[in-house]
Amino acid sequence: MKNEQLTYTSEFASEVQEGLTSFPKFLSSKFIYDEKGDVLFQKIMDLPEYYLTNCEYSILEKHTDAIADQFNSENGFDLIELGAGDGKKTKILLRHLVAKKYDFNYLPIDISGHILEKLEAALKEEMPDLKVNIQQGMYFKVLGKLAEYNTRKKIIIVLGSNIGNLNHEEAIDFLKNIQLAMSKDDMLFMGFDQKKDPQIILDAYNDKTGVTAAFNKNILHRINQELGANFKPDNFKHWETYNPETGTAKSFLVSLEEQKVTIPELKLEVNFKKWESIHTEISQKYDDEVVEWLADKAGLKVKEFFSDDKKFYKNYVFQK
Ligand code: AVI
Repeated sequence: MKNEQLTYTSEFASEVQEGLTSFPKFLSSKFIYDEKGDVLFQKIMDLPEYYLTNCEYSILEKHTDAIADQFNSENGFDLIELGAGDGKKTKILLRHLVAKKYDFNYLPIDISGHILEKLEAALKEEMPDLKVNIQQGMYFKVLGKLAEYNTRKKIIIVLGSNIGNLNHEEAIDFLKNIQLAMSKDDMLFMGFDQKKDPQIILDAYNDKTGVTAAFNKNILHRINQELGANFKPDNFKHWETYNPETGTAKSFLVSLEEQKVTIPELKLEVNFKKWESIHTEISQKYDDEVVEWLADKAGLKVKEFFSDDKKFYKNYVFQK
C-alpha cells in the first residue's frame, strides 16, 4: 500500500508537470479525488441537478427482478464490483438477491482498504446473510487474479457512469481489460449516462450552489497542499461546456487574471494569461450506437439494457 501511495504521488507530480507545461493546459480529473474531493463528490450526488444518481437508483429499484434474472445461474455466481465506494446503490441489488436466496458472493474491489472495511462492516450489520469477500487493490490486477482462481460465473458491475470520465480510446482499453478477465458466460453490468437536452447536462455540471465548482477547484487545492504551490483558486472560474454532436461535457478552470503560480516541488513557475484555461474533466454522454461501437472494439456484445422512465441513463449488460 505504501509503495502504491508513493508511485501515486510521483504520478501526480509528473502529470501535473506535463499538464501545466502543455498548450492548452490540462489536468486529469482522477486527481480531484482526495479526502475533500470525495466529500464534495458525495455532495454532488445529492444535488437536485445531478440526475445521474437518482436515475441509476430508479433503474436498480424498478428492474431488480429482471436484472437478478440476468445474473442468476445454476451454480451460483460471484458479484464483483469495481469501485464499490459506500455501496449505496449496490445495496438495492444486494438486498433483493439476499431476500430471494440467490447463491452468490459479493466481492467489492477498491484501491482503498479503509473504504472496503467500512463497507464490509456496514453490510454485516445490514445483511448478515450476505457473503462478502473484500478485494483491496487495482481493478485489473484483482480481476486477473479472480479470473484465474474463481470457477463460478462472474458478474462484474460498474455503476455511476464512471466510464464517462475516460475518452473513447481509454474507455475501450478499460472495457478490454474487463473483457480479458471474462469467460463465455460471465457478464458485465455497467452504467452509461445518455445524451439528452444539453441544458440538463450543463446544469448537472454547473449547479447553482457551486458544489461542482468547488469540486473542480479542489485539484488546485491539492496541488497547493501536496506540491507546495500557491494557486489562488478564487482566481479561477469553473466553466462547463457540452457538445451535443460528440456527447462530451467538458470542465475547465479559466484564469480570471494574468497570474504566475509557483510549484516548488516541481521547481516550476506557471504563467497564466487572462482567460487562459485548464481542461480538467470530460463527462461523456452516450447513445446505443456509441455503446455498441465501444463494446465491439473491446470484444464485447450488448445483451440487454435497462433504462429509467425519462431515458436519461442506461445500465447495459455485456457478454463476450
Ligand atoms: C464520477 N463521475 C462519473 C462524475 C461525472 O458525472 O462525470 C464526476 C463529476 N464531475 C462533476 N460532477 C460529477
